[in-house]
Amino acid sequence: MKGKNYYVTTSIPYINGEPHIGHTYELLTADVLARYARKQGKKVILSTGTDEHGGKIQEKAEELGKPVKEYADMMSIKWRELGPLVNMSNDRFIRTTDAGHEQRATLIWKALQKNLYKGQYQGWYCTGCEAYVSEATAKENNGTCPRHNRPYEKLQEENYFFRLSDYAGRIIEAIESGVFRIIPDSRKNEALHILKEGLEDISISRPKEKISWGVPVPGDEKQVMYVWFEALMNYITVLGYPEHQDFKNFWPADVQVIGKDITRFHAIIWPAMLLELEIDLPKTLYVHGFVNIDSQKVSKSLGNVIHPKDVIDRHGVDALRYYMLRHTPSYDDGDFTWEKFENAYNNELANDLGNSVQRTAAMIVKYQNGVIGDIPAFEHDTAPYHQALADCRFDQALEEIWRQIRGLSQYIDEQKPWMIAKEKDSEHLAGVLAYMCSCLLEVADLLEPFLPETAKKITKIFESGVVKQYEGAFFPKTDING
Ligand code: ME8
Repeated sequence: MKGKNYYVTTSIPYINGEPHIGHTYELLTADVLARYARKQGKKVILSTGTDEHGGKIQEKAEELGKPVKEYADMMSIKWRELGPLVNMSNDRFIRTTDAGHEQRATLIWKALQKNLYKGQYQGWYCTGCEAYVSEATAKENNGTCPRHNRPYEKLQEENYFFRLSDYAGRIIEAIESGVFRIIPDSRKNEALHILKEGLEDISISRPKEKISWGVPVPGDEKQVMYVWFEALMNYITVLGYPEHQDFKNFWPADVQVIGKDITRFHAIIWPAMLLELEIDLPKTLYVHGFVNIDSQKVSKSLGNVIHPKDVIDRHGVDALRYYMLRHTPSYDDGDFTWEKFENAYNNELANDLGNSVQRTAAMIVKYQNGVIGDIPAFEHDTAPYHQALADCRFDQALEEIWRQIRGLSQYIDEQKPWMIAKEKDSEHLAGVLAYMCSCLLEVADLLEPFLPETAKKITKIFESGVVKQYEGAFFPKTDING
């Protein structure tokens, strides 16, 4: 029984590189959904992890002269640390090299067996993408992967195939009926387009003699599972599929968060696997865009990589969370530049939010010795905020909160509590100040899934009804060049 249980996942990144600021976007969006669901009293599992098998990882370990498991152990830690660094509240962290995952992947393979067959794969492969590449794509790119700048490998090998072609109709129906919701529409249409063109069966294993770093195919010691096929299974192995109570209580996932480059795997191959296993499809697939840096792709060779820690060191974790969630369009690509980050910090966090909090707290201390009095219930239409979250429009949800914060600033400027204080109309003044507090307490409540530390600080200042002498600036303003 799923009841009030809520399950949200991120993709599991490859470990052959270091995490950068772009990767934090996915963790943060999933974290907001998880925190929001917890606030609504739901029992939540938020899962993330690392994808550790395949030729790409094997190659990298060999390049470094390290045993591959040792390399995987070392790299997985860097990714595990990313969550806590950005204040992600994940409950699970799965590694595809965990014994539990490997055992359950074997069970899943066996359960799919009747729809697998052995055949000859003849075609192209990109180890950078860990993807089989069609003849048409290989031709279009003149034989070289544009993402990894390396020639496609020509494969001719005996592999296991999955009858993907059987499922197109049922997946189309699930998407079009909304049973399997894909957000945004542009990605939904992309998936429908691929499905309507017709699917070919896919190769789902590799010969062990070429790739040894993978989960063995049960009953065939010469083959290992294709890394993508095996990695997708993590979303249910982490819940203990098939027998564990968590699987029974939490699947189907409420939202699976992924980046746009892996839509095909999650909108087509994964649902087909689930249909064959006769288990429900996830309710929602949210596909985010890419975060660029200075309008360029994040890339080691361009030397523009920014680690989230660099940003956190500047203004704290909530400033990073704010910038990523507000200034990366939820349905499109985003751009990080230090200048835009500093502007957002100074204008939106220091000025709009910080000033409202400081002015309110300072006036209560100055005019009423810190005593707020009765705080009225704040009446404000939060429906657009909730709708934005239901649609994974994180940018809009934050905009809704900022609309309220700017409204409060305007209210303060119009009411001029300092004038009311001069007129000695203490009842009127108390009413105005209490209204300001109630507005900020609601802002804190709405902010909590996004900026948990900030929300806690605001609540702490006002909730007891007595504001202590408030010292220190809230999001201190900085010189942009400082
Ligand atoms: O694809 N901005 O792993 P991965 C935003 N192992 N998101 C970005 C990004 C950027 N600049 N760069 C990457 C894989 N991402 C597989 C997943 S799941 C069963 C297996 C996102 O390390 C990317 O879109 O290449 C993906 O969602 C995630 O980071 C991991 O990418």
